[in-house]
Amino acid sequence: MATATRPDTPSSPQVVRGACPHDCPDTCATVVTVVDGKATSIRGDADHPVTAGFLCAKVNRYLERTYHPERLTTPLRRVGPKGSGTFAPVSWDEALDDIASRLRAIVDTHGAEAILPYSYAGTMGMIQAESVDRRFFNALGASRLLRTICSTAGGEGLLMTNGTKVGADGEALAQSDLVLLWGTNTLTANPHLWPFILQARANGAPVICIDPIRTRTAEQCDEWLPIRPGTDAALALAMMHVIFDEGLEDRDYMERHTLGGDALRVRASEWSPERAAPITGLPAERIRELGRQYGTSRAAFVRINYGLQRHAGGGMAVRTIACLPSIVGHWRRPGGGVQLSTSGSFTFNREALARPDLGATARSINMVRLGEALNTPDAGVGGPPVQALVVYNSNPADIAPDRNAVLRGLAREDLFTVVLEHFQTNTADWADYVLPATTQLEHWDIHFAYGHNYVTLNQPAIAPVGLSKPNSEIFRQLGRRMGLPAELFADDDQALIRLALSSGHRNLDGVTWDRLLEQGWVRLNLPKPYLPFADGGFGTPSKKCEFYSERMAALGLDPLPAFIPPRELPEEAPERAARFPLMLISSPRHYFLNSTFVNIASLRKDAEPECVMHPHDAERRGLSHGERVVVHNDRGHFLTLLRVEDSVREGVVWAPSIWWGKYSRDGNNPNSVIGQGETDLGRGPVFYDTLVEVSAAD
Ligand SMILES: Nc1nc2c(c(=O)[nH]1)N[C@H]1C(S)=C(S)[C@@H](COP(=O)(O)OP(=O)(O)OC[C@H]3O[C@@H](n4cnc5c(=O)[nH]c(N)nc54)[C@H](O)[C@@H]3O)O[C@H]1N2
Ligand SMILES: Nc1nc2c(c(=O)[nH]1)N[C@H]1C(S)=C(S)[C@@H](COP(=O)(O)OP(=O)(O)OC[C@H]3O[C@@H](n4cnc5c(=O)[nH]c(N)nc54)[C@H](O)[C@@H]3O)O[C@H]1N2
Ligand SMILES: [Mo]
Repeated sequence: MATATRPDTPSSPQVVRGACPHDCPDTCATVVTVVDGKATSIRGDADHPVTAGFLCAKVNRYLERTYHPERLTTPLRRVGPKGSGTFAPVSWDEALDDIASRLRAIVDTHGAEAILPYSYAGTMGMIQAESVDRRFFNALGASRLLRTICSTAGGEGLLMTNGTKVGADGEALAQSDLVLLWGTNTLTANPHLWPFILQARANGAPVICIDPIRTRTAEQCDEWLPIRPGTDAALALAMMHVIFDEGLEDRDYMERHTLGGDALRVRASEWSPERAAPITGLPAERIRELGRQYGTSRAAFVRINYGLQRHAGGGMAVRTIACLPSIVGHWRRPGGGVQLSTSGSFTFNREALARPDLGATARSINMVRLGEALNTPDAGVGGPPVQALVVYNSNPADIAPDRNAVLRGLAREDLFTVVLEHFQTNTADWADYVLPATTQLEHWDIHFAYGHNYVTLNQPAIAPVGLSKPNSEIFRQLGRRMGLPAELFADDDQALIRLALSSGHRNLDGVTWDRLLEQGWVRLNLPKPYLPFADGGFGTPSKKCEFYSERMAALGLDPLPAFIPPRELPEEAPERAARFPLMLISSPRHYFLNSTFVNIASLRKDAEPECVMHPHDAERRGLSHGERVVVHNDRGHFLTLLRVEDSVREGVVWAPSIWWGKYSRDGNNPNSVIGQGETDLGRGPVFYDTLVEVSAAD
């Protein structure tokens, strides 16, 4: 293995370039110092235009995580009752032989579809997240996992409007004259965009945050617009109303590069600010003014992130907002446009890495509905029950919706569960085998980004901690043991990285192995700044920005931008709202990365789970700041400390997430009250579309 060679080099400090592996738009370039085989510091690459020499609060602690005393260092086999957390160390050979023979027996009895992989973005690396692992499950014919848990609703929405997952270039922000941070907690979730936003502001651009919560980001903006959750499309439609009403559109751009302008005009005419006001909870006059501000600016930068699409109408909301720059022609100018994701520009050779052709006929299971899949005889989709679950790069016991259903499923005595992990998570507690995986300091990888346009290489800095192995190596060894075609498991990680770069697509021209090795990162072959739609060139069937979408119509959805209300917007679900009147948002806590880092003491800071409520809502319930409360609905409940602050709008409760069950007093977390519903597009989760009540803990 390549990883074994580097770390033995003795004594003098060595500097190793890497990539932050976490699920975050920033994908930082890191520089790790190693002395005598031990990593002694990690910092952000000062030369990288986006990393700009700093790391976030979490990844600054990456060495604490890597060398944590609770790191898993050896394969473990369950020896006590399921879920009791009693395990005994075993050798790799014993573990892998037994896993292979048990998986084989399940294939023989129930068919390969009885095996379900469960993975997400614990690491975003192409090699450790979507290469040998995928080949293994595809060749086996295992159930295919629909990886919908984060971004598919908005991603599909963007595809419907613009046809590709690319957007405005954040590095051009200095030239923007209006910045809308729309459903994004930038300082927490995308901090490396912030310096660019400050450049825009220094040049005179107002920065406006549209969010039901006055986050630390909203605090730093010129204005906070406390919108009601899930009503963003109504706001965007009313902005369009004002733009058309006042003749602020760019007719030339619309004529050349958009489809359905006339129909959109009619739709927008139905959305006066007065109509949108009670829905969005924003004053009509402020909505009108926002429409004017947007319509009269030259290059407004709209940063949407994934927060606003975690509602029933999340796909449509993103699609609707994504229409805005094409109405006013801002794509023409640096700093103008919408950015949700830049991932579409990274044209790696994904097919060669993952070989989806091999498993093309297997059934699909939506990861959002894991609870249903594990507790229904046909997994909820037809076919055999799920008899084996192989989890890696994910912590479903804490991050998946309808947590009680997930835990019920994990508790099944007849379910064979294997978990590849760094730590003994709540998911690992339910495993039959826990396999220790390497961290980013210990393996090779290559990274795309979804917030900028640089490819980053990750070189191993240290030897694997304990007996841990990279995911890629674990699946290689399992594949061989299960007698799958040997050629699928012949490439080592460096060969796979070269394969990832081999698509021949022009975006990767100049992005070579040698340059990556030397420099650590390389910009995609795109102009700087990158103006993807300055002259049209949309990726839709019509090659235009599709205000009107035949594909939406074919899905039975409104072909025009529309407001699809949250399923649990109080006025949409009055009976439910009578019992559970508060809308719960459980977006990330600043110091956690989803459920990663929760076990790092310096980041947990002795805190316990909290929820934040508006003073009026607290008063109505006779609750006071600092007391312990239970957040509940008919799906479940979780215990938190109460903070009473006017930093959330009335009717909304914020529970910063994602705590491990085992670090809370009752073992629960917000996913205990969240359902398995799906979004309008992309079959995504509806994490923030959840009504609850909050009561005193006793
Ligand atoms: N520190 C840290 N950084 C992270 C993560 C983390 O856990 N911690 N997670 C990473 C991942 S996986 C992702 S997907 C991204 C997520 O990052 P973001 O996309 O920024 O998503 P969230 O933090 O989920 O939500 C952002 C904001 O949207 C607001 N919001 C919720 N509903 C609505 C709505 O209907 N309308 C509007 N306008 N606003 C709404 C929330 O109050 C929240 O402040 O961040 C990544 N970066
Ligand atoms: N209530 C609520 N729930 C949410 C969200 C929310 O805002 N609120 N956010 C949702 C979103 S946006 C997302 S993306 C998901 C995220 O859900 P997940 O993708 O499951 O993310 P994490 O919770 O960070 O768990 C990742 C796990 O992978 C492990 N890991 C990291 N690197 C490796 C590796 O190289 N090998 C192996 N084997 N393991 C590794 C880490 O130790 C960690 O336990 O959660 C979703 N769940
Ligand atoms: Mo995410």
